[in-house]
Amino acid sequence: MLAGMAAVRVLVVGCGFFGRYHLHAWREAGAEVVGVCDAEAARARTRASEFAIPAWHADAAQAITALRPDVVDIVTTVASHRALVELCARHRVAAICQKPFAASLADAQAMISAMQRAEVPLSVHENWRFQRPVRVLAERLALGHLGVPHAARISLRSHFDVYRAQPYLATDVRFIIADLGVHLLDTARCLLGEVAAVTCITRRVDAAIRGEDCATILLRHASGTASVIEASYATHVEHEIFPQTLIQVDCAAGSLRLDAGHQVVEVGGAGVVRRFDADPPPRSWHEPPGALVQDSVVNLHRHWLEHRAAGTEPETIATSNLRTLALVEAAYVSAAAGATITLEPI
Ligand code: NAD
Ligand code: 89Y
Repeated sequence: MLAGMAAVRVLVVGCGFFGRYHLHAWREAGAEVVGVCDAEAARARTRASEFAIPAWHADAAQAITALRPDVVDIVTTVASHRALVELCARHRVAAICQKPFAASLADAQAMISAMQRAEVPLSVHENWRFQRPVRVLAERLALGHLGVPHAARISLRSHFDVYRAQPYLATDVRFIIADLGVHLLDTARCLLGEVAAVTCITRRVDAAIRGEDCATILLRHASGTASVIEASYATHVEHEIFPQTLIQVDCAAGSLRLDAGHQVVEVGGAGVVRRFDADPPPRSWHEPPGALVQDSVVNLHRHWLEHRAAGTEPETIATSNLRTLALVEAAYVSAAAGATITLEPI
């Protein structure tokens, strides 16, 4: 909790696999979870008991009416996002919505408009940019001493069994770009700025799933920087490091690299090498192999709370995150058409 201020009252909707980490993280960030809600009542009841939360509900409208939270944290899968955000708009309560923000750009626009009309803020839970190593990279780039970036690679190639904890990933029509690529595309925006053009090639390698499990995306940023985004769950690796992202950014006067083990390496123009250890802090509730991601949920919650207290916009405000979603959409269009998609200048 921020000094001298009452704890922000949060209602968490969605008590599945990832909702647990949101509950731990809100507690860690000093907010008060006043209730949980899940359409499957038993899940809500179990979570309330596990986290000693005073109220649980199976219906989000009833939960909002009964609890009058300061913010609704939506941790359901994408199919329910629009209806839940529009519900928040009707109740004039702030909302944070998990990624993928919306099933389409039209849905995302409608959600943003509804919340704007209700004059309540809407953010997206886009946590990748809040991973400690990504923050270190962003800070080093912002110092400017490495010069202008001209090329970059942002890569998560793995064979981790993501379908075990998240079975819907095997049956969703759109898989790796919407689910994981969205994080990598947002990280590209965070480190390298807005994007002017997108070219994408996808493959479905695992015949047992419905969507694409490998995507290679070339971005031309508005600055002229080129970045390659690699997302794959069809990569046989010697050492599995899921969910770590590996990154290389080449600049005019040096380079930055994010290696396995959360190690950031900066090579300066004169060949001076600096190393930064960006390990997530140990916490009793972190579960392997996801500590890096779970820590980023705490960091994002804290960021949101700080901006709420200051009356300023968090980085993942929905109007900004819409540009990340536009990259997801452009990547699918590009892959289907075999063409480069040019985005509207901002
Ligand atoms: P899940 O299926 O395990 O849990 C979702 C829960 O929401 C279910 O229990 C379901 O009953 C409930 N639900 C659905 N519609 C509802 C409604 N209208 N009202 C109340 N409850 C409802 O899913 P999950 O794996 O926990 O994923 C949730 C979201 O989190 C997904 O969008 C996923 O992409 C995202 N996710 C994000 C990260 C990250 O790092 N940001 C990691 C994993 C998952
Ligand atoms: O759902 C995905 C996410 O947001 O991060 C990794 C993941 O859990 C599986 O791709």
